[in-house]
Parts: sequence; structure tokens; C-alpha cells
Amino acid sequence: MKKYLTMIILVSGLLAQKYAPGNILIQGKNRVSMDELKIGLDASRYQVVKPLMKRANIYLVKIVDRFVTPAKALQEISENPWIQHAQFDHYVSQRQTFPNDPSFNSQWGMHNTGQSGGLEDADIDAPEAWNMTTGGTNALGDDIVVAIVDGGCMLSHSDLDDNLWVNSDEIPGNNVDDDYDGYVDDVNGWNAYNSNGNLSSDGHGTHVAGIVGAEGNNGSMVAGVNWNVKLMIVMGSTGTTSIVLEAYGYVLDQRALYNETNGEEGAFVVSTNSSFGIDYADCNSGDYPLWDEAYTALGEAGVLSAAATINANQNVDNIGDVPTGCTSDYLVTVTNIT
Ligand SMILES: [Ca+2]
Ligand SMILES: [Ca+2]
Ligand SMILES: [Ca+2]
Ligand SMILES: [Ca+2]
Repeated sequence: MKKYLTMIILVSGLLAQKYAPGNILIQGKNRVSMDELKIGLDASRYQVVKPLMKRANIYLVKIVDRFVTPAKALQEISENPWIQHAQFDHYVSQRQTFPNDPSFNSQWGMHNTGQSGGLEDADIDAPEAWNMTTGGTNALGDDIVVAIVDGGCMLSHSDLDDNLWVNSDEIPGNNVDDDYDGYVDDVNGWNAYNSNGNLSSDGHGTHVAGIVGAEGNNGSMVAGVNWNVKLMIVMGSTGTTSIVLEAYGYVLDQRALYNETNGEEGAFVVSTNSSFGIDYADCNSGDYPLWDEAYTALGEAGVLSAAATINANQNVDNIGDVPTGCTSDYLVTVTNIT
């Protein structure tokens, strides 16, 4: 019983802190002036401090009698015939959520305070987004999966390992496609270079995986754009277009399987990334039709693709690019921020 009483006291204490306890906000009735309000309120108990919105007749009142509780003050003031409205001075907070990861302050692309000499607020407003969601599961309770199409990933990385997608129906390393999805030993993703499930580490791919989904608010290293997400590691971002298409094909198969089996199989992949492409190629020249087809096929299954543009000072709207100049409705193209 004592425990419950303590809890009640704690909870009511928290509630009491939701407004500034010595303040009451008032709106005088039409044509009632601040001076009249000062006369209308008992000056030994309440002091009209200053106008807040003069033209709307809204003022700040201080409770000066320390024996008057906020609730009593609100009741008394509300009953005053010269006062239209009275309310508490509730605390207002910024709609941002910050993680406790120690290196978050260096992630200026998430929240730019000019800490690296860049432009304040030139960022993706991650704390504002985290106020709504930090990732997790969809409405059916299934993990939200992002496919990292890159050169590989350090699977043992301590800020990534809990966020890796795992194909739980696949037994690793037995050379058998245990879950009959057409891919042998695809436990965390697929290696489109070698057409097998052997994934290796890669600096760029590990970095990209961390940007997308490093474990957030775990008191360690950095925070991903998603704190809780499952990263499907798909190797296949350099070499030939056929390698890239096999990589995308794996992603498409997993999402299509998920769709076809009501989530029993496959994965709820929602997006892919691409920080690769063909420099100085025009996607609309007619020579690269399969890139648009790939993004559209993924998109129609429910997968949006994001593509980073060329690492050169070029206007790809004029010179074209593969893939960021492609026209698929399911492709989001991005460039740098400073
Ligand atoms: Ca911002
Ligand atoms: Ca398999
Ligand atoms: Ca297997
Ligand atoms: Ca972290």
C-alpha cells in the first residue's frame, strides 16, 4: 500500500509541474482595460504583471499570496466578472527528441547547430522527426526493414548488430535454401557479386548502414536516422549493372514474398539506398531502361528507393545521371547539404 501511495504522490507531483505554479494567464472581457483589471483583482493576492497580447487583452498575473494555491487562484480569478478566460501558464516544450548517443553532437546532418562550421539548421530535422517516431514495427507488428545496397557491412559492429535483419527461416552455412525463397543461406541479406549469402565487411557500406539505422539512444557511438530498424545487407553497388539489378532483385523478392504471404515470409522492406551510379550517363537517353523499370517494380511492391547523385559539381538536371536522373515515381534523389 505504501508503494502505491508513493506512486500517487509522485504522479501528482509530476502533474503539478506541468505549469508555472505562481502564474495565471487571463483575458479581460471586451473593453476592460489593464488598469481596471488591476482594480478588479484583490491586489493582496494577485498582481497583474504585464500584458502578453495587449490587443487581445491577455495578461500575466502573479499569485502574490503564498497561501493561495494555484487551483484556488484559478477558481477565484475565473469567477471574476471582468475576466473572460483564465488558465494556467502551462510549460511548453520544443517538439524535438534527442538521443543519448555520445557522438550525436558530431552528426551535424541530423541536427546542425553550426558545430562543424556549417550553416545552422542545414539538416534533416531528425530530432523533430524523432518526436513522432524512431522506427520500429508496422501496424501488423512486423519489423520495418531498410535494404542497404552497398559494398557490404561489418555485421559484428556493436552499434549495428541488434539492428540487422535476420531471415530466421534460413539455416546459415548448410548450402541449402531452407526457406525456399530461391536464395541459399541468405541469413542477413545477399551478396550479388558472388550470388551467395556470404556477406563481408566494407567501410562505406558500414557507414551507410549506420546513417540509416545505427542503434539510437543506446548510450553508444552514434544514432541512425532510424533508431530501431532492421538493416538488410545487400552487396552489389559496383561493377556492372547486372550486379546492381541482382541486388535490387533480392530486395524485390523479399518484399513481394511478404506481400503475397501476408507477412508470413519475406520482409517488410520499405526502402533501399543507392550511393552508386554511372557518372555522366543520361537515364533518359534510351540506353538505360532497366534502371527505371527496377525502381518502378520495387515501388509497386511498396519499396521506395533513395539515390545519391554524382560526387561532382554538375547540374544533373541538365546533363542527366544514372540513377538520379531517372524518372521513376518511386525514386527519391538527393544531394549534399552543408
Ligand atoms: Ca534542424
Ligand atoms: Ca533462402
Ligand atoms: Ca541455409
Ligand atoms: Ca548508438
